[in-house]
Amino acid sequence: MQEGRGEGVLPLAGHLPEDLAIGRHFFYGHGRRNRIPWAHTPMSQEPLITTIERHFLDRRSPHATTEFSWLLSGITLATKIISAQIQRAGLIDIMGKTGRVNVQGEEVQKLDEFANQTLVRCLGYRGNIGLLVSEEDEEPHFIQEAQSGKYIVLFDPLDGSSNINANVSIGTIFSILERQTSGNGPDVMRDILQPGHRQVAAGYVIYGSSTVLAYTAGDGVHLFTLDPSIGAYLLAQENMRMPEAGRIYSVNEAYSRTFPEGIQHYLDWAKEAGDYSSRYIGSLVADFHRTLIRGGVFLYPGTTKSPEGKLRLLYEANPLAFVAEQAGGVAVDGRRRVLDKQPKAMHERTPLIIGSKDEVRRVLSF
Ligand code: AHM
Ligand code: MG
Repeated sequence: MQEGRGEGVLPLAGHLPEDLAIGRHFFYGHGRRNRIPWAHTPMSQEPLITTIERHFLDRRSPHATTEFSWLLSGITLATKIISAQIQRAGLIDIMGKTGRVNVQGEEVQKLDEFANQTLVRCLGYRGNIGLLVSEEDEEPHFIQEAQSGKYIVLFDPLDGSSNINANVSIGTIFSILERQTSGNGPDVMRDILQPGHRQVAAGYVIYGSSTVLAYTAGDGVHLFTLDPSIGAYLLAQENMRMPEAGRIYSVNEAYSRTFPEGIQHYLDWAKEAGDYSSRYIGSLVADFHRTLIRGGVFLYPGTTKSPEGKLRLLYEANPLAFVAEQAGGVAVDGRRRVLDKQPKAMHERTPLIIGSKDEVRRVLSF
């Protein structure tokens, strides 16, 4: 029997997984003085805390290598820095617009620029990344040749940034691909324009009432919460499942008269049904996260003015579609599965209908 079991004494550090040792250090200090009189329940074999890095390596997915974990830690580091800056945004001169317009034709916020630069700096020196592709930048960042830089990280550095000064949740979305070619030049575009089903990992961070990170590496969706006091993302929920049904629709209804007819009919039907709720935050990550937890459907269809909608295939639709499918949900563009779309351009847009399996099917039935 392990020493101290049932007596509220922590097992010896030498026998512990690293994270329990960390937890012991933070919460209990060192040595046998750590008898906890009130803790009479049997010691669990589970670590007290599980960091995202540890969780990733423990999953034993084909990409769970220390090399890949190093890449992932570039994303977690960047998002911790962004999270800290967002929390202080009202105190420092980082709210508001830069005066520039980005490649998408949208006004660049100061925090957009900060988030973009932070991700580029944190990921640019990881060693195994060949290319970085950002929604904010017209061209990809060439980091190194394919031989040593086999991964491509694509990201929307600050999704929902028009919500910043209203204190509404915003986020970062990321997608990771592996390079297929070894060359540079025109080959680079072939590497970047891969369909979403080739993603090796994807996820997002929401800077909300707390900062949470959800990711998949193709073996389920796992959720972490940032503990700002120790600067670590800690496991909150493993293998998240999206409810198969849900009576919530999430759409910018102001555009509804310009949506395809089928979508208009669905929305009319849902109102007649009488038991639907409508929720629209206007930050895709936050609307998606609610859909993942509560179920329902998020829609950003094409409109008469923008037949391909607003959302970007590579930085928004693909990573969230990967997460949705891994949680048992569905993501389509109205005609086909998002992850099967062959991208033709880096900043391509796509209509997006994403959410609970039954609700997405219902939308498509109209
Ligand atoms: P952004 O990445 O530039 O912030 O734009 C994408 C955002 C999404 O987060 C959100 O779903 C959508 O734009 C909201 O658009 P609209 O104001 O047209 O409803
Ligand atoms: Mg966005």
